[in-house]
Amino acid sequence: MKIPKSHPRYDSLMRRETLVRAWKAGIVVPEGLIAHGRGEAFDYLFGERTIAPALVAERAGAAWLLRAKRPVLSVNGNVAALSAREVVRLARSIPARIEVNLFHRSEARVRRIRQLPERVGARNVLAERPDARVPGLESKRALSHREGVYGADVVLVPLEDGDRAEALVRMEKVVISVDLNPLSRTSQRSTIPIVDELTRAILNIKKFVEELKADPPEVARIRRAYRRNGNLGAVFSFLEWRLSHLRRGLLRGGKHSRTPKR
Ligand code: PTJ
Repeated sequence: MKIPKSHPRYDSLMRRETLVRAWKAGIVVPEGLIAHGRGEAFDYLFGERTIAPALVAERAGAAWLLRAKRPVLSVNGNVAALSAREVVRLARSIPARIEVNLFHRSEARVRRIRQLPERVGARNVLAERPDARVPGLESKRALSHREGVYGADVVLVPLEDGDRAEALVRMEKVVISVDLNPLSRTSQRSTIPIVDELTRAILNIKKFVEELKADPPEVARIRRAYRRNGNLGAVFSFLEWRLSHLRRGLLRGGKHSRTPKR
């Protein structure tokens, strides 16, 4: 479908189109489309833009990735479909390894997803032939690489499921998640939860990595100052503020106040 650039929700509709195309190509699973819908609902509540607490978390994520000894970026079907090029640029700029890690794992999907970052310049993407298992996980999510997520000290896990986020925290890794749902187990358990839309988050983290590279004292300051609970609390405060703002608009007879037509 051709979406006119003038459409007020152009970016969001383009992301849907991209995911549907990737589903047809066997990269995204149907469950990934459902997961995206859940993310969209939260993004709608946040106003479809990066909120201030997310920027703080993205800057913290950048600081930890820059200081890591073995940073790894984990990629699943949705992430490869929406952000392959940006993930590759981020990996190059840190520098970090990329590992394909899937919940709905099949060897054919692993290969197809590996090819996406490779097509935009990534080398040595860890994908087939995993040589380790994340302890405490029954699912295929456990399959990993010693040179990748298994051996990493800092991992970026966008659109993660709660089980693996918890398991990676148990392994004492610094887990940086990207998930628009602040209530998810992933957001609740990860070390640095970033509550933002994936494509915006990856671009922001890359921008902060570039900024902070030349400023080690600022990296150290961010690492001292960041508080995950305070940051997540600020996300909920923002939601409260936004909902009360929307409600006041309705009560005052704002543009959405009319009784809906039946
Ligand atoms: O490719 P696979 O096989 O590894 O499967 C990937 C999915 C996403 C299906 C799998 O990891 C999964 O089931 O994830 P969950 O448990 O549904 O969690 C995904 C989370 O990501 C949900 O809490 C969504 O709100 C959130 N989400 C979805 N799309 C976005 C998002 N957050 C940020 N940006 C998005 N674009």
